[in-house]
Amino acid sequence: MRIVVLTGGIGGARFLRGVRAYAAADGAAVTAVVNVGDDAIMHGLRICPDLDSVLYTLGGGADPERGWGRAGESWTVADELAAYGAEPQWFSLGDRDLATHLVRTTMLNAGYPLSAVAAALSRRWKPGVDLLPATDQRLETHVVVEDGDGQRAIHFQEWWVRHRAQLAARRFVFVGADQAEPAPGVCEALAAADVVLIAPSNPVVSIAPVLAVPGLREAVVAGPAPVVGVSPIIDGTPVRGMADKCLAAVGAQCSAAGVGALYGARSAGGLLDAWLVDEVDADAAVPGVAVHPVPLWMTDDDATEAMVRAALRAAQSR
Ligand code: GDP
Ligand code: FO1
Ligand code: CA
Repeated sequence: MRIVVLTGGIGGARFLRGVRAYAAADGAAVTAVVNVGDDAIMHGLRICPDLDSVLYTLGGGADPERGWGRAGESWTVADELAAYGAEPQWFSLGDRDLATHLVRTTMLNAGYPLSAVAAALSRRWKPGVDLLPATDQRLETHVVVEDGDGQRAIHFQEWWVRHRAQLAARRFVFVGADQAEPAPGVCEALAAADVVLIAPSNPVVSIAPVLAVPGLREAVVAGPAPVVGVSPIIDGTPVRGMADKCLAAVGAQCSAAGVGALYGARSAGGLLDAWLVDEVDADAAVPGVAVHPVPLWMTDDDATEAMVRAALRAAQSR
């Protein structure tokens, strides 16, 4: 069986641990198509937060609490950068994490595409899934915010980390999306997939920028595989993070049904054949989509694997 997962960072990475556990038992192959919209250049280095969260989490190097960056991290270089007043100081790069950014930036400067970098870093971390960026081209999420003196666009990281999403977001712009194309292997994986899973990632700033790559959404919808999504919202609130702020900005309801409607029914021009919601949201209805109430808390790998099994059963019952 071939499973393709569309994913962001922290939440998606934890979901992928369950997909990998299922795949190990079932002998399935897993391809993760990872969001690159969070990427930024800091201190001259290319940072890829979602790719790195997936890489470290599946590779066993992630700090489990933070969900980003490395376990056992130290901050000597960050302290030295701060001593120089080097900006941005609101984005902390750990010493171990810096090695990843140095290796990646060196490879990119040598002309390697991001997909080749992901493959090279995977040779060390052995994530157990095929890690593909959604695109090798630049695609950056910028947020149009409004405060006292009108509207301006800032990089997603500045909105998310510096301002903790406290600035009123009016909309999200995926800079570079119109010139981007799916990374090598993405469309092939979708064409060969037996099932496509949409991880319980942030629908607005993790999944939407993946689908914004021209041709990628079409490859999902036109592909042979059933598409099953997993709600990141339980009982009207994000399990973690600020997806509620993002959903509000795009006028979507912060609920399992609201996100299901945002993705839409495949039969009506949307994506979903089936939609997993937590049992507390059993009454969630998404027109044209089979809704399956199952436990959706990724409390540990077993719980997540059970969720993945439920998603695959939902795919079969399409
Ligand atoms: P990010 O890129 O680091 O923000 O991570 P993602 O976008 O991949 O995932 C963030 C989303 O994961 C948040 O919106 C959370 O609501 C969701 N999430 C985190 N833990 C869980 C969980 O245990 N269950 C579910 N259903 N969603 C979760
Ligand atoms: N998130 C923070 O809240 N504060 C940070 O200083 C920070 C640094 C950082 C460095 C590398 C990296 O890969 C991720 C980092 N993140 C940090 C997390 C990052 O902003 C988020 O994981 C995602 O971009 C949100 O989806
Ligand atoms: Ca992200």
